[in-house]
Amino acid sequence: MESRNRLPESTTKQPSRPSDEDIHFDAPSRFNSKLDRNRRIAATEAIDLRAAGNDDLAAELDIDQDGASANRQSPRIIIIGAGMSGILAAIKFREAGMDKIVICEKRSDVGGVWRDNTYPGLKCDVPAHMFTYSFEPNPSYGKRFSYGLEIGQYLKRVSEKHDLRSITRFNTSIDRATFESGQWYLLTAEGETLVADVVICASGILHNPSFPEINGLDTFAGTSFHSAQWNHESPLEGKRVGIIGTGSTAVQVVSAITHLVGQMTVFQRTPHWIFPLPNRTYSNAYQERMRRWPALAKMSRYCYSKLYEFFFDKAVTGSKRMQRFIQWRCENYLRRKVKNPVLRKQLTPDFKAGCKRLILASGYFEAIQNPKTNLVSDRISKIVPDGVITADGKHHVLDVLIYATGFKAHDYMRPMKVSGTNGVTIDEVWSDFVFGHRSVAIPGFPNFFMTLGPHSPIGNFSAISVAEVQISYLLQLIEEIRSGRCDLIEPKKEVSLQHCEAMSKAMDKTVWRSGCQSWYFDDNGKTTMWPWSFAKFQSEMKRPNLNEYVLTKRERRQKSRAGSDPQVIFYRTKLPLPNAESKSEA
Ligand code: NA7
Repeated sequence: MESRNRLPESTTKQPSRPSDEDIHFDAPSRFNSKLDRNRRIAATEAIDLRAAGNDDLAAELDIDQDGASANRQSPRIIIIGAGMSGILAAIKFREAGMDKIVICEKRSDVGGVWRDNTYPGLKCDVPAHMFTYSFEPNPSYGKRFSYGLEIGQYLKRVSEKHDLRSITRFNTSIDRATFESGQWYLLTAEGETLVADVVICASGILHNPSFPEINGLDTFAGTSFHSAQWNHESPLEGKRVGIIGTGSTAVQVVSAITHLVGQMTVFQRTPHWIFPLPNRTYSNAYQERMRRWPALAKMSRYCYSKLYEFFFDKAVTGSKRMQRFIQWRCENYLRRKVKNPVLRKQLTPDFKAGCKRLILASGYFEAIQNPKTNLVSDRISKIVPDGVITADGKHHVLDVLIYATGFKAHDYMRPMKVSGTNGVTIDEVWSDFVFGHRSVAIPGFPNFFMTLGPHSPIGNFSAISVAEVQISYLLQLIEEIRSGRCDLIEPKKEVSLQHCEAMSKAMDKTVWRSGCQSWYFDDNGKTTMWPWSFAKFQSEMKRPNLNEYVLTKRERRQKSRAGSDPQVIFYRTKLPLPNAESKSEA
């Protein structure tokens, strides 16, 4: 992968970190767990400092009876977004003992995409019990594949249970995040500046609706809206409704509303493969069992995760056998449901199942064959005040036009303006292709971390499971700051690009590259997908390799350890904080 992207050059040399073996430990024997590596390092430093007569500096690293640093740093953390992964980050960071946390949420409630998307038929295509936090089973799910509303309510309950409302600033939209003088300054839409040591950007992936670029889009005189901004004021009963798009959203909407509309016109640019999804209803007795024995819900989560890994994960990341199985199921389902050969041909994709995001659904083929429905495959040439005109010259008269045209999946945290070291902006760094280091960090943006960032495994899998892996990884990175070992962490540019290169090569083996266009790729054909299995992601993210990062430490520790640890870089000047009076601390 070529790298024409502008990345800030590191101003200091980046020596590699000594391995565990390189560090000589005279620390007390109670520090023998691998997990306590930071504590052992701090203990070793304290011993060295005392031996050199630097008692005051040693006190900074003082180690208490349990081996914990008595002087642990407590970074100010701002989490952007109170969606699924923002809630998770706040819970886990607090559990780890971090107490200076603020969540900034642009809307007035928690839930992210599960709050914003309210369209009829909204369901999660990951089994309900798999779509929970591992530590918070939800026995109340009423269906095997739950409705969006239930997921939204679950997230709300979890955030209330963990008292996250008290640390959440609602209606606080972050417009700009600027790294300066070793801190992050976050400018809200209201003009307030918040200061943080660490930013967790949990702003989600599919949150910026994408509208089609079609002539006359603004001229439509009826009601029109994007599926993610559903207009519940507009009645659909008896109306002539048109929908553009045939992805997961459109399939759910069409299945849910066709029975009540007067006429349904589906504008299909490309047919998609659909994998049947029978949705079992959970009885009261079943829910009661789940309530009484939470281990059952946890077991269900585990089993579904393994099932999804075994089938869908393998099918898309290179297993020809699994791909053929998925292909066969989809073809078979279409054949069984659609008997009319002309319609079946119209609904048959010319790419492999899984190339575009596989749709898991039931009820769509029935809705398409409803006498009220008209499936239109001709290109839309323009939108006019009373409907849509297609390339064959046909005029489709409509009262309501729904854009189920997806999201700007490569925007990530944008339109927020983010600038890192030396003022380099995220738009500049991502001008050629979007990338992240280990899906959580970006070179040149110290202490700025993401959840569900570029290269997160987001195929047909639970985003919650992915976010849990990322948060556990981030906890370990932030632990480096808390233990006093460093103040700033950012990935090394070369290492990030090398990893991107490896991922790009591995993409060739995936079904996503088998010949279709999808939101997995940007306009230049670059992708932010994780090309391997979820299991590989889990294992690679188990423990951060600190050699992949630059760890920077402030001046105050210079006297003690300068030169003794080649990994640690000091910045010598304490720059004045910009507009210090106007800042309010996180
Ligand atoms: P998707 O999966 O991105 O689907 C968008 C649909 O809109 C897809 O059928 C597109 O056709 C169609 N589209 C987009 N632009 C146009 C234009 N200009 N003209 C005609 N048709 C167009 O979005 P969804 O909201 O359905 O699902 C997003 C994700 O949410 C999904 O993957 C799950 O993860 C949940 P195309 O196929 O590109 O020809």
